[in-house]
Amino acid sequence: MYGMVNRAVEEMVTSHFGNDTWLEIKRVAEVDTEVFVSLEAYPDDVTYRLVGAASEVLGLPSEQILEEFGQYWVLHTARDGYGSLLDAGGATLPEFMRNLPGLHARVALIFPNLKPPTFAVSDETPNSITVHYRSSRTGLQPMVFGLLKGVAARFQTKAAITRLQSYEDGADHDVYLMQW
Ligand code: 1MF
Repeated sequence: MYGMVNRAVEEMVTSHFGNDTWLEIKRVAEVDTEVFVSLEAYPDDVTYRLVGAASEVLGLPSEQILEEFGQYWVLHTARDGYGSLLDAGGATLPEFMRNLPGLHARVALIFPNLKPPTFAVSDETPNSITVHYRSSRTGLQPMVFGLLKGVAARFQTKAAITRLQSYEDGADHDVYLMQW
């Protein structure tokens, strides 16, 4: 993933636990990169190892770290670095979710090594939406919960998020229901 993602993990960890804890996490992860360059694409393995080591060092389940990271991405990383991109994504939660594929397509145009997941929307009602998540990566479902929670929070919406089907149960993609 782009260095921006690893940087965001670093920022999230250091803002809560300080730089010494982050250095310990990098040591446990056996990652010796001093500074992640935002626009450089790193092997996904680096990100997975950092999350695994953070889980070990902080004594928190990696699912919790991934979920927190999903929220952090929407509410801090993307907002601070890509505010206008997000603003163009829409003024309401359902509008934003409908525009997410277009947003990823625009980013992928500029950054050719991006491997964006797809988020397709179906079964819209005035107070719910169904989201279909497909990704070339595995194991990131807890992050999807966090991303969807972050999008809801961005629009000051209290949304309940449930997973209706999952890769884990043999389905060919993940389906989430957002209700508010
Ligand atoms: O392949 C990638 O490197 C990659 C990186 C980040 C792919 C996707 C993303 C963003 N995505 C992270 C979860 C990926 C899970 C998966 O692969 O199964 C979150 C997508 C998302 C969901 C809900 C709401 C908002 C979301 O993101 C908006 C967004 C998406 C991408 C970027 C910014 C905001 C982005 C911009 C520039 C990037 C990388 C990602 O790369 C840079 C950064 C700085 C300089 C040059 C390139």
